[in-house]
Amino acid sequence: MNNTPLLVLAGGKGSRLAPLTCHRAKPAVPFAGRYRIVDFVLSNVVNSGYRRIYLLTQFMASSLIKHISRNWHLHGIQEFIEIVPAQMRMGPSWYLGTADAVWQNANLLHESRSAHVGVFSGDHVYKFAIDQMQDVHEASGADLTIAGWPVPIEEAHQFGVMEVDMSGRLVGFEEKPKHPRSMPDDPTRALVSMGNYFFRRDALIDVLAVDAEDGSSAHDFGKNIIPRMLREGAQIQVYDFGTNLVPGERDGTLPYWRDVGTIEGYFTANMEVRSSLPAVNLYNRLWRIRTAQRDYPPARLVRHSPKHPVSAAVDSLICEGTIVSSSSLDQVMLGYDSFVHPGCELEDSVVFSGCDIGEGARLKRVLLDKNCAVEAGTEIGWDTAADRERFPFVSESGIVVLPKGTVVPREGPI
Ligand code: ADQ
Ligand code: ADP
Repeated sequence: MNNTPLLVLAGGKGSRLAPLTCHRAKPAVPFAGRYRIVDFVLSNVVNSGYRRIYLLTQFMASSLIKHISRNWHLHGIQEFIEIVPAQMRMGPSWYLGTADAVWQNANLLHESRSAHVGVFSGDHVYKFAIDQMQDVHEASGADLTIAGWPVPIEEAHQFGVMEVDMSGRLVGFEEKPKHPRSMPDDPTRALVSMGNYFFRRDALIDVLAVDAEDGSSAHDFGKNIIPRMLREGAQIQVYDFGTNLVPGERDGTLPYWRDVGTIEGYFTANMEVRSSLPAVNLYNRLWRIRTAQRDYPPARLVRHSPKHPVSAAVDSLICEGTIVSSSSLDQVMLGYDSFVHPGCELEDSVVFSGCDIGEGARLKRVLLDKNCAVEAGTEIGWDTAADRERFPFVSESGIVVLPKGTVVPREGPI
């Protein structure tokens, strides 16, 4: 059991994930059929032994709070997770940025008797033995340790891009640069911050106090706090996420971390989890990803009648309580409590819980939020130009995203 306070930042708007984030915070967005994004960081924290966990919420938090308070107590650990609402402790404004979110809750740091504090993002899909990073942080004597991971250079502009010396000490940092610097030994990749930090507690309190007085600051860890600490000569180390070993993982499993910040990234991550050789193994008994335990019956793949074809599913995940009747699924993530009526073809799609897909529907590269109903005979994904005319949310690559509760008629606008 580890008493180091672990603050999970779960208040971001996640606007690039609209319409999935139109009524819920990004950490509350469902993922992989039966989970929410926040389940990954919380499972990592709990599986790594932390028991003083603070979940800092702000925008659109009700769905997130409902998920945690209804479901996490079943694991016997909810008492260790304190949901901290934004409550204007320091003045008349809500959190101005991620650093201000921590500063406004500095009482949690003052009350802690721990010399260190973890600040983790609640927005990512990954497995991470967090205690290993803390060990490295403490052994190095750093004021701040940042988890780092190489990403393709063309994606690096979305992140804090880091430069390190031979000893792993941070020597350069640029938040979301237009022209990211590649790694010295690999022009195709850049080393980025995963937004996960361990601070020496007093160093964190000191830098937040100074930043709070700076009227020109956006009070953000990436934009302000890290550059300030670097300027002022603090010792900042980068923790190589590639060295992290999650207990129970198959030999040769590569570390996995995805920001899932855009519809494209979110969709791809779902596909990576449901593939035949998944990048994230949900079946590791030593590292359970915890979520709601629902009282649904088992998933069923059935033949509607002897006249109908048998149901078939390849490289797909089908969650509890869902029925697939005389239909075919190819590379589909199908959420819980849904119904696929006879004669449907679903391909390369993500379907959340509570959806109803009418007879003979053909869906390809579609993302259905919760409780959608698709009328019989509807075709989506076979004519991208027509889809762009018909549906308000179509991603760059042509993924049609249907907001929660949409009823899709066979033809015409929704
Ligand atoms: P961003 O991806 O821009 O960059 P940001 O929007 O700052 O991340 O959110 C970080 C975390 O804080 C998220 O979990 C988010 O939900 C939460 N958050 C945002 N605003 C909040 C608020 N007002 N109150 C509470 N929580 C809030 C950051 C770093 C980059 C790094 C990427 C990695 O700044 O350097 O590369 O994360 O994804
Ligand atoms: P989710 O789609 O994330 O599962 P839920 O349907 O569980 O969200 O709703 C969770 C909580 O979020 C509800 O109890 C409600 O307070 C709030 N909520 C959901 N949708 C809306 C909405 N359209 N407007 C206002 N509050 C909403």
